[in-house]
Formats: sequence, structure tokens, C-alpha cells
Amino acid sequence: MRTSLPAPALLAFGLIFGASQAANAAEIEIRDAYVRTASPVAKSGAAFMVIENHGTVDDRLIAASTDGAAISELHTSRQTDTGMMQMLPVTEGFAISAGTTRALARGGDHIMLMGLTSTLKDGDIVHFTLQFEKAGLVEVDLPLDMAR
Ligand SMILES: [Cu+2]
Repeated sequence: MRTSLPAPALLAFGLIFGASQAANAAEIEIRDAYVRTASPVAKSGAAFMVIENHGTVDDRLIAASTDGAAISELHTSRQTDTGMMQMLPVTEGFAISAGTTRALARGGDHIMLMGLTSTLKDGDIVHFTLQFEKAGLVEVDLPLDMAR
């Protein structure tokens, strides 16, 4: 069965859809991004980056996936009453308001990697697909950098 729509219908659909999706991937900029592991033989690590929202619509990083690890989760770190650092999954994601920057940095927000699929060394590239609520999927390649 053919499902093609007449051209005017397609055009109308495109306009409506376009209007409701005011953000696009070009408005999200990822910079200063890198991966660290806990140690050269560790099976876990974390990804850090600066996320800049150049758009006019508030956005949110809601998930990150990578072939480099069995599990990747959005986490944040906080200090407990006893001074210990504790990591917590962030189910609501990382909000980045329009025109602002949010840093995922050591001691704070990060993308947690558990079950690394290979032994990484400095300079190795780990590919990530970041999923934003409005901008959609953003592909990034992050180098392993143990010096940062
Ligand atoms: Cu973590």
C-alpha cells in the first residue's frame, strides 16, 4: 500500500512540526569534553564537558549512550554530612536554560560509565550519543585524558 501524502499535506506537516521543535542540535555546543577512568585498569570512568545552549529554548540532557561502557548514567556528586563524596543518579537530567552554559565537571555533574568495554589509554576516543529533550541527538567523540 502506498502511504505517500500529497505535497501540500507534507508541507503543512513540516511547518507544524518545525514550529513545535524550536530547538535543534546546532544550538547545542559541546566543548572541553573528555573521559577519565578511575585508574588505568578500572572498569568505570566518567565523562565531563561544557554544554552551551545557544538557542532561545530551554533544553535538557536526558540521556547519554556509548559503546565504550555497558552502562552510562547521568550522575551528580555531593558531599555527605560526614565529608564523604557520594554519587547519585540524576533521573530528571541536566537542564540547560536558553542562552546558558552548564559544566559537567569533576566533583559535580558527570556521565558515569560502568563496565568499560575496553582498556582505555590516553588519547583513545570514546564516542557518545547525547540525547537532549529539544535538540535531539548530538554525537560527540571524547578523548580519554587522565591529565585533567
Ligand atoms: Cu558517577
